[in-house]
Amino acid sequence: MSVSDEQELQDQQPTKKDFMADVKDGLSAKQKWISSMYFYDAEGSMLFDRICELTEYYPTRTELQILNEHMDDIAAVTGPQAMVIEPGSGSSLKTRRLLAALREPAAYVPVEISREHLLDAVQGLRQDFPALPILPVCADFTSEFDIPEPETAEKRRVVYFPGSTIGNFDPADAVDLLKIMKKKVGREGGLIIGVDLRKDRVTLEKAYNDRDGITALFNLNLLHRINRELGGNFDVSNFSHRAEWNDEESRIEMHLVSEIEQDVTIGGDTFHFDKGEYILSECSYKFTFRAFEELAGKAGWTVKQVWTDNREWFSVQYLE
Ligand code: AVJ
Repeated sequence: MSVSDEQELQDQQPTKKDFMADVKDGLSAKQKWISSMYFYDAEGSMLFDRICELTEYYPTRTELQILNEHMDDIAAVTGPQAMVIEPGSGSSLKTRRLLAALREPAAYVPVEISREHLLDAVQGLRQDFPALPILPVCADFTSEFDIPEPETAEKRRVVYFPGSTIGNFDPADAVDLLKIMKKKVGREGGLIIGVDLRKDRVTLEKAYNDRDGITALFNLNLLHRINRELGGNFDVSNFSHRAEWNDEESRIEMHLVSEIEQDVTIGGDTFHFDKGEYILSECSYKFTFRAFEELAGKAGWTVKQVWTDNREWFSVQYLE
């Protein structure tokens, strides 16, 4: 990546101090938990890219199929000279479809917590879209982040939030995030968002527990990262991956289950695990159309258009 990328990159990612504090707070809670945003170090981001190619993990290919089928309509509602802001841009694969379809986009602002992933993605995008102003921001998009001003003022701002990452947030946090997005785009702005839909339990649990064990590696990598970066002493072989559907909460839960009674020390503090006790490492909420409309409504958004696949497994929605 060019020096200018390194220089211009607005680095607002969580510090090691934030990571340590969040892990200690989470492991001190009655129900131990760690934020799923910490999955995405370089190793975790690489493993997530592999998950996206798994047969069992339907969201990525279903969303891409919807985007391919309806891209002209999606580009039309976005409008010309738009600034596209993408929180959690990752490898920006889906974004290429959108950017290629837009009329003279004013700028693309990828917001990504993993610095390495962001710079790699930006380097590739600069090659594919040499005329497009790309303004990368390395930050945790759930807290306030600054949007760089493009040289040519945008006609409007549109947040692009694919992948159903909104499902990683508990309802109250999802509303807060949707409010931040509303504030970022202003009255004339829009939101294009991927929303994973409720479906049969077997399909859902398989999508988070693939037979090749890639999702297990992705989940367990969180413990390796804590050892690597925070000096933890997790014996990862004493933990196992579990993914289960919680129908009452309408979410898939990923757990890191302690197979034995054990103590783990991180940054001078010791955390006790009973045999069978687990860390809640991710929630992935699945919605009905109505449930998402209500949730978005609480943040001031109105659903204007919904595109879905023939099985109604996934949806891409446009809101204003
Ligand atoms: C990228 C957060 C949408 O919740 O489905 C994939 C992450 N976790 N497999 C999801 C994930 C396990 C994914 N999101």
